[in-house]
Amino acid sequence: MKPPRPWRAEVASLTLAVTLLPLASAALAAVPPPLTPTPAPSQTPPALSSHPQDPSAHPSPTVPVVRPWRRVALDPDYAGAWVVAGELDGDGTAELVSARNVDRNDVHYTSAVVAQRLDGQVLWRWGDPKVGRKKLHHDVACQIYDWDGDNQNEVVLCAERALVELDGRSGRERRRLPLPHDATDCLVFANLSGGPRATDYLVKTRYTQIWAFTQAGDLLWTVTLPGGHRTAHQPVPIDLDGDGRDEVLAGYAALNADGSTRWVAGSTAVDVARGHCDCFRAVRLAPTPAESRFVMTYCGANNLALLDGLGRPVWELSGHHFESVDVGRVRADVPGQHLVVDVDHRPWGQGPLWILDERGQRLGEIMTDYARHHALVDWTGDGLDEILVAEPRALYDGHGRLLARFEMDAADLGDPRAPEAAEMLGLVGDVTGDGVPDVLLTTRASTAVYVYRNERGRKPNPPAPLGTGVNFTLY
Ligand SMILES: [Ca+2]
Ligand SMILES: [Ca+2]
Ligand SMILES: [Ca+2]
Ligand SMILES: [Ca+2]
Repeated sequence: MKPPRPWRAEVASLTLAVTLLPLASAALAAVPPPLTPTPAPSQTPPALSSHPQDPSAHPSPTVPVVRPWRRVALDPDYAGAWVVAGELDGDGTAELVSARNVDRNDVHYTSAVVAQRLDGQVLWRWGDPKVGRKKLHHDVACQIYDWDGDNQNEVVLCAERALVELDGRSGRERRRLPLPHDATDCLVFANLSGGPRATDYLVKTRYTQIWAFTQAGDLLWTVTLPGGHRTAHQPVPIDLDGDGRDEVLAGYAALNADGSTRWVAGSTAVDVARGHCDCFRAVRLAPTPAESRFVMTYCGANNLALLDGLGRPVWELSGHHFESVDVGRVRADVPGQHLVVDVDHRPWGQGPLWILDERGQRLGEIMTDYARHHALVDWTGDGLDEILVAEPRALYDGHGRLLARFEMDAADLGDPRAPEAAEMLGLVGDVTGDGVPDVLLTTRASTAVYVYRNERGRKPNPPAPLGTGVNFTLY
């Protein structure tokens, strides 16, 4: 289908906890730059050093600019492009954990990790800083999780052929468990055993095989090509039937807790064999699987589907490379849940973010520099989610209106298409300890993390836990 024209971004009359960027000149005020971050489509692409959509290049006198609460310079030797946050030292604010990885032909493992306080102080370092890279085109197997349930977080990672459990406070190695070769693509904690907490873990190769282990490192099961298809980037544990054990969305296939195949998601629109599951999210969990709703993107097969809990498509949209989906409420005037999904594999400056309702009706599109990294956060305190997009470091409402821009030092921006550039990540999680999710942005060179304190957002009930959460994923 032909996408409709992007929305015109409008200036929202919001009272935000932000400061207005000073007017650069009277001329700027008289002739404001276009508020929409969308370039004219017929123009030649911008030069590498200049980005028409870069807020710092075109400061608007009318869109609020959010100044950072903290800029945390990352350790230059151990930090990578992967960043998660969580409480490590018990002081009531989150720490940052950053990891780099060794990649050989799209097979990678975690090679170095650093934990830092928000004042930049290094809490600990682990691994070998002489190998590995800061870039990523996948998740990095490094998660913060209170695995043993003693109210102190561990940092758990997949090193080369070994799962390594670190004490969160000291970085000391607590345990090292062997892993199958190349089973280091990502790390997920799940409750397969039916105990009170998720203590089992899933590891996988890039696209073909998943293993499930108990906390003690005993193999529960392994599955190759679940349902006859490639694996998802991240297996998603979710209790589909409410029996206290997680099922695992392993790709197109949902696996039972014992690894047997429960169902394989179908499609009446596309040939699913052309791709794999990129993202799977719960939209609503109902008393019965038939009433539950989930959203899945089909990488390569260019499809987006709302599925019921039996894997049957309720509706599908095809023809675009949909990738990651946020589920939340972004529009007060549209009932149900809303889906925010990026369309990937587009040129820089032409990254669409679609907003859909639960029936698959497209509510609109936000054109971004690069849409891959987005998240929802209530920033205005009205109980609705706003949409954070890492590039161009901006916040939009569910109508596509630009609400705010997140300030970043020009020296930290760099060139997004430079060879050394990583993708700028936009993360959401409570960092300050007030139970309200904040916004974090990484720099393109993975040199720093900017934290923007959410001063107006409504505190969720229960309050948001510290950090970016367990089983963090970029998909
Ligand atoms: Ca802390
Ligand atoms: Ca613990
Ligand atoms: Ca279950
Ligand atoms: Ca809001």
